Amino acid sequence: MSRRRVLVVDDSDVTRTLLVRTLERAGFDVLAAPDGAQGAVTALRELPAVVVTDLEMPLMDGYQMLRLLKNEPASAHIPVLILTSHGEAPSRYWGLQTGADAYLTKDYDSAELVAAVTRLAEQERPAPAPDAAVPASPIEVLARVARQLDANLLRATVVNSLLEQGLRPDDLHGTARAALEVIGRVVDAHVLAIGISAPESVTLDVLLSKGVSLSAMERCTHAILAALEFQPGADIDASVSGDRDGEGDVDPATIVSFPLRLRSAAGTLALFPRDAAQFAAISRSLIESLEPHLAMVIENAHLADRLQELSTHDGLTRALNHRAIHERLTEELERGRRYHHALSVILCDLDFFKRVNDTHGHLAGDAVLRAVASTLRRTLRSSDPFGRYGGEEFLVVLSETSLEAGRSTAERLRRALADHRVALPGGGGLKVTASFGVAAANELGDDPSSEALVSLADRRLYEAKAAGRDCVRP
Ligand code: GH3
Ligand code: MG
Ligand code: MG
Repeated sequence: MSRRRVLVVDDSDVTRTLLVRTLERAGFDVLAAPDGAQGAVTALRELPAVVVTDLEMPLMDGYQMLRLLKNEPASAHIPVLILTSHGEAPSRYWGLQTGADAYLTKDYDSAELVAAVTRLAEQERPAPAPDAAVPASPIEVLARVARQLDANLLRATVVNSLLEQGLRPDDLHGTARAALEVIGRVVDAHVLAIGISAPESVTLDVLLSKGVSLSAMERCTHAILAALEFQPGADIDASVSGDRDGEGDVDPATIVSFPLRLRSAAGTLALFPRDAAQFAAISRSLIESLEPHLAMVIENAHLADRLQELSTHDGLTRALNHRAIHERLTEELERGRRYHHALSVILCDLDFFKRVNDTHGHLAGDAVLRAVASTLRRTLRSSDPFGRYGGEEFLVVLSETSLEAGRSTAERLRRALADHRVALPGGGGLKVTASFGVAAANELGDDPSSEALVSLADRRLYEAKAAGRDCVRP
């Protein structure tokens, strides 16, 4: 392949002859073609050092030829210089978008042309891919372009659907599910999943297609989790959608996973193709080209979720913060009043917690607070909200719960805490206890305020402290 060989493609005989003559005079070995289709055939056969092309031409224009050459492994490396008719910004833009390396507007002089072609011919470029099939005729070239356009249209349509989903206000699960549905429409897979692994939690969304059994789904989920690196002890928040009535098995070893390049977490798109060979031949490159768009949509939903989480949750324990638990209490009180439900609250305060800090240090104190929150989370029903009310004080809201039932819940919490040995960050462990005050809404008349209810629980908490701690009052 000579560095001096240039292909000129232009439908005007006058222009083409002029271009050929100018370049030959500058010492180039020049080939010529009268339209994009013949230009593509010549370029693929002769692999010139540079292609110089007009944009508007019959049969196949410069954009289509450009797109083809840049998509074919044999010619992707060949620099293309486009000649734009009137210096029109949109056609120049589109030419460069399509893959042109440089442009000249048609009022160029011959010195400019020679300089531009010389510069492109001397560029370092990657070696061409060997053994690529070369189309023999303009018809074959046109068929290839049509296939490429079709593939690009499919990709653009899928990207568009993904972005539409991404623009809907939804949480991470909703967005991931919608994105999986879009991808599931263009890829034949038994199971598709998106997994996001942030430091303390893993979010997993799984979409089952028809015919997959739940036990097969579980095995697939294990394979996905194995592909997704996360810290032991991280919470796993999984959501499954799609058809749940199937009986069919899926081999978890057929997993194909793609990293989702997120800035805020590690992500994976995993799928179990119905036909591995077909997937490799057709769908893999589509998924690869969708990845940046999918990542952007998922990242956006993940950040929105995190922002929401930060505004309502305590950073240390991930329990609701003071304001959020107060809001929940107010809402639940209102609901209880409307539907005549009982409601009680538990205020819980760690015993001698200052000593933990003083003896083991503040980091150990933090570890204890986190452990207490996770004991509460484990022991309560998942529908019972609780929050970090103050430094080492937690408030639990129990809807549809009488004073008596609230007391037994508090007793259960007390025992769970007292029995649990907290592992300390520096090694070793520690047991902590807490005191509990319980109060029920119906003790305060028909329409108690949240403040009055918490204040009654607080008085009882201090009775528990006075009675020797590690107990429940009343
Ligand atoms: P009592 O049994 O009477 O409740 O005694 P106590 O030591 O638990 O109560 P006190 O109110 O005297 O001390 C509470 C301690 O909680 C003091 C404070 O340093 C600690 N604390 C509050 N918030 C945090 C936190 O976020 N991290 C850590 N490590 N300690 C905290
Ligand atoms: Mg305390
Ligand atoms: Mg306290």
